[in-house]
Amino acid sequence: MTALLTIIVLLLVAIAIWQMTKIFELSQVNTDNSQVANDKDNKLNGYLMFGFLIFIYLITIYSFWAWGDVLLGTPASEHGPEYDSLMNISMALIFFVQIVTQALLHWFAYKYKGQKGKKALFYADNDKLEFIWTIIPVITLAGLIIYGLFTWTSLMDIDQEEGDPIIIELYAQQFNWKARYAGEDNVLGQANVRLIDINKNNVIGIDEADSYGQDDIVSQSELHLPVGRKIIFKMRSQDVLHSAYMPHFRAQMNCVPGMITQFSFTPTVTTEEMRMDPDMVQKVQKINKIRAERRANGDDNADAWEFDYVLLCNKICGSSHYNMQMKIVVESQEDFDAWLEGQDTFKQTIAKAE
Ligand SMILES: [Cu+2]
Repeated sequence: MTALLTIIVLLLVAIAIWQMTKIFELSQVNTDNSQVANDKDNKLNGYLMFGFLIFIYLITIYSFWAWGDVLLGTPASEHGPEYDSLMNISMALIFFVQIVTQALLHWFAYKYKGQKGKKALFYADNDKLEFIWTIIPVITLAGLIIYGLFTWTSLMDIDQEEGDPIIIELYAQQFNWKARYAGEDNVLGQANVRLIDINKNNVIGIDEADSYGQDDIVSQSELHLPVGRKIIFKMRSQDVLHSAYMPHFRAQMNCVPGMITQFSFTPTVTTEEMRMDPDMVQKVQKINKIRAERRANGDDNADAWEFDYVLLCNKICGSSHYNMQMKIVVESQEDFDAWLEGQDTFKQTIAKAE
């Protein structure tokens, strides 16, 4: 609301200034009232072009300086570095081209500004030039796209047989996540939203008749993952489009009602290790400094914060979308086994409810 009011006030001030300059102009007698730009106008606009060039360079540098530290930092999955280098190479290329082309664009606008008596040269075309400015982007873009496709294929190559993977279902609904572990047999039992039975605590519709489902384990609070172990996620959605987004692992996949989508990664950094990562330590300090200020002002959201991995929803799925998240704990295989041991299987859950 404050932002809206500020914008309105700024707009009104701008209109007032504009109107005042008009009055000022009208009150001047014997001045050049011509609507045609003269040399002075052209010169001013030429310099303004330069000014704008400096402005966009400065704002780029400032953005890096001010917000460079909110980037994602150390990747926590095996494919993370591969993904990051694709991103970094693309961004470096974009920045390079942007810096060069903007400089040329504004320099030419300045150099060839209008001047009395100066006539534009009629220059129809130049095949050599056109060839150069077509072939360079073609080669660059083809390279990027091929590199991207190779990366995509290697990330999306989900082999169920290879590498002793754990199968986990991520179940999305407005507005929370549930995780289902496949249990001893590592096979998820059949499930369907029509089978949901809240009275029996069957919250994600596991088929009671399917023997594969009996040992499945549903977690409603945390998603635990063993470090160094390949995980295959199967995503399901109960209601609308959601997107399972695990930024620290460079993973995202849409959850689509009526179908199962999947994604796989191997976590490489435990939660404890990530808390000690220098980038992360700095980030946490920065956030806690802001929170300390909030605490001093008596605001809420002021408790000291400790880093945890998160599973977020990255599709705007409704009013509480912003808060649709689940804590992820990456730990050693032993800790993971111990945690899983403490959870009820589907069979036990049903028995308890009866
Ligand atoms: Cu959502």
